[in-house]
Amino acid sequence: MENEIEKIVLKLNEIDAVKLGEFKLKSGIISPIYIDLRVTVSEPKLLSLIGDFMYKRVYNDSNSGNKPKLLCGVPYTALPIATAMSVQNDIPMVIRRKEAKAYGTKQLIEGRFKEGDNVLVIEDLVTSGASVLETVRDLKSVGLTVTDVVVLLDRQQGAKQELEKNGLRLHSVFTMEQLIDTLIKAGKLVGPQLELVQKFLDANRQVVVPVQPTTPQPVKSHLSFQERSQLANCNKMAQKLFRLMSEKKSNLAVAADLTTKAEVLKLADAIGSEIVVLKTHVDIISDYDEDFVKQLKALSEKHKFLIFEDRKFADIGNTVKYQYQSGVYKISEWSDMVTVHAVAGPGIIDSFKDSVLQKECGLLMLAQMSSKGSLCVGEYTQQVVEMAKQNQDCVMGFICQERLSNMPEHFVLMTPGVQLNNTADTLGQQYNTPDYIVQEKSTDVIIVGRGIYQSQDPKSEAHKYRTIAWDSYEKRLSK
Ligand code: S5P
Repeated sequence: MENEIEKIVLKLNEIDAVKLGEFKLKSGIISPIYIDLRVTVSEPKLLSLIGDFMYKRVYNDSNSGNKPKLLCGVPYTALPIATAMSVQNDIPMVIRRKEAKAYGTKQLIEGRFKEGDNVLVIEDLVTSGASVLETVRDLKSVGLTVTDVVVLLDRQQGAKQELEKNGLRLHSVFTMEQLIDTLIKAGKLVGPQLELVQKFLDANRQVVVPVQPTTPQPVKSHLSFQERSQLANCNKMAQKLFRLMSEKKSNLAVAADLTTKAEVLKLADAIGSEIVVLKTHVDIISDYDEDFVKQLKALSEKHKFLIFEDRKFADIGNTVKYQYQSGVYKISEWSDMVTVHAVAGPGIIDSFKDSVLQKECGLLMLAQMSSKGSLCVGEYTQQVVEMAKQNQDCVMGFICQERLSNMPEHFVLMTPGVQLNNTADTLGQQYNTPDYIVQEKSTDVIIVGRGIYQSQDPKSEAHKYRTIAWDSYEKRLSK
């Protein structure tokens, strides 16, 4: 085995998978040794050898468990190693997705398996064991069992103990010490460099990296808007909207994307009694003036709906402050809620804080978008939700396409891209039906634009959408 370890280590050094020098690690620590096993994908013979050694390591160990039913590589570097092992030993694999897809089947674990199947987890190298534990957690969440983990390299920085605490046996082909010994023997590591490597290892013997929370999954809300209004006492506008929905028995918002004052006002008056929110894009109104805002306000009081300027702020905090409070539109003076992108970071929320809290306006963060190819997915969406949670006095909810398990119930979820008939437009918009959105996707308010304002009779069409959306909400509650 020693000879074999030497063979692999020297080959890894030769292909630059083991580098010596000065490297800044993700944690900010400067390391004199850097190991990147990703390059092994370019070396099929080596990959096959690694797979073979790793498998033998588990089954030569006296404390090994039963032969596994399945193999699972920790994404991504270990996936080809797991594949090699699977093919060599005729053991099927499962794949753990790092993020559940935003579309399609949304499986966290891909592949065929049965509850209780034992999985051998495969990783290229372990430092603290955090990535391994994330994979184990997801495998267990679908009913699989894990007792053994095999790695090519144990960096000896706490993983073995951490995994043991979680009831897992760690098997490694070689440790960092063995790797270094091999390099020394082969004359690859000498003088001051050797000292640096040893010092670095001593200083970093126990790295503790927190395990990431489970990838949020779609969930349903079975609480009524009335109950949710009580939960929302952290945000005045969310509370107001939940109450208004309960009172008016409507969860319909209309996007009044019309280009003259008269058209928007006419629509608002016609459909006002059906809706809880009228959404505007005031920068598309060619004859916009302050009088328009006065008239719209009067209609909102007459029909009891809230005004939502869909400005989609996205700049740095200082610029956004001016865009919100000044200029031609002075949005802060009349809009009950506005949309905000998270792309510029949390400073954007701070720029609203004073004005929003004073005037009781709510921010809606764009967590997902309805348009094809949108980049608001996966990890980005999660970050948006986290940002909102840190600022729940200002953020009233999300523009999103589905309820995710990490979205607390005090947030209002509003969904655009809703129509009864169409499935798409020619510029990337994608549509779902109101009942699908409210019942299956479990969001709260449907936002409908062209489906209503382009119809022959917007009032009766709005009534139709309102009835379907409200019935769907009631069905959701009763399930
Ligand atoms: O992801 C989004 C977010 C928003 S706010 N997709 C959207 O379509 N919107 C807005 O919803 C969009 O700006 C438009 O005002 C409305 C949808 O209009 P419709 O005519 O396609 O129903």
